[in-house]
Amino acid sequence: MENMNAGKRPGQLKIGLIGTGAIGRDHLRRIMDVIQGATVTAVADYNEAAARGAAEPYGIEVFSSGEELIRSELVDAVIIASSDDSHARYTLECISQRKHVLCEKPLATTVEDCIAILRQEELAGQRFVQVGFMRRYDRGYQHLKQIIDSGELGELLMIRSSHRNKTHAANHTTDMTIKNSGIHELDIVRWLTGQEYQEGLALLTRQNQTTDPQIRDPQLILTRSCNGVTSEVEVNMNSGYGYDIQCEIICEKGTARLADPQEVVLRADGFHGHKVHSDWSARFVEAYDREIQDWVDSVLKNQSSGASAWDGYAAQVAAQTLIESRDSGRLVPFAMIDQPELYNNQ
Ligand code: ISE
Repeated sequence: MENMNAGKRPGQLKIGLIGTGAIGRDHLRRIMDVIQGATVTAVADYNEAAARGAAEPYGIEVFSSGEELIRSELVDAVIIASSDDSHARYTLECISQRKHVLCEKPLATTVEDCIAILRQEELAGQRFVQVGFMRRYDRGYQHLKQIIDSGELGELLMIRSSHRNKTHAANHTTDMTIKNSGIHELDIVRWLTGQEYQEGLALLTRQNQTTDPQIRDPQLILTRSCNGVTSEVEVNMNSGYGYDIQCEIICEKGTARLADPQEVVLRADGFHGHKVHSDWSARFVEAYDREIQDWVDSVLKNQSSGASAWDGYAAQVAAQTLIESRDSGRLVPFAMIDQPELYNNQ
């Protein structure tokens, strides 16, 4: 943490942002307008014009590569919001520069790359990586976890969830349904249960004929955690009506589910109800704010919180295992490496 006083807002954490697509620009606005104790000093994007467009209103530095940005003295800590396949190499570079990094999910696109990140962090001797599993900061999910951990409804038996996008992005693929969208569910079930997975099955249901025929959609994910809790997730990339995330926990003495997020309930013109968000940025705006604030507060103390590289690895193993199950039509056991000591009791 050198040069902490050389940023745009003196005395604040200087953040370099890699990736100025939708989530990157959202984080830029968030850090400049909402977050305390940090400022963005530099951006980079493989599309340099996009980076310039994002940087211009704030008058911040534009680097032509992510690596240059990571190595720059203008940058104390890094947010990676670039394409999924670039996450691993930027994360490895951050660790080798001993700079804290918040990497958007997924941590990497292969299990092998996740293991390389774990090994490099172990060598560095401390955690530098937080993975952007922002739902852990959502008040609804936090309440569900508190109900499970307190035992007030008895033991947790099952979890039922839906992950519905209004429609998929142009570059979406069948595997991204699990590796890019479903991965949130795979992380949140681990976090809610406090357990690793034992086995999993992914199935194709009757297919949505309005989805691009190249994409298998929707998909159904079934897992069993090591304590026997089952989870069932509908991952639906083309709901046709909005971005809708649902989760219900079924316990011995009762159930609890996420409330539908709403500001008002409308009664008008024969309608009674509320609008559904169209994407993740509005649905999880508060969770993202809380996540980034917690990350900044921790980094300023040279500490780490939130989802670790181990969590990123575990979610990637789960995604990979479920893809194998879907393609083979079999129930597949999960196989993980031993957890390095660095991540014990995190
Ligand atoms: C999108 O790419 C995201 O990152 C969102 O968090 C996820 O919920 C959505 O399904 C993805 O398409």
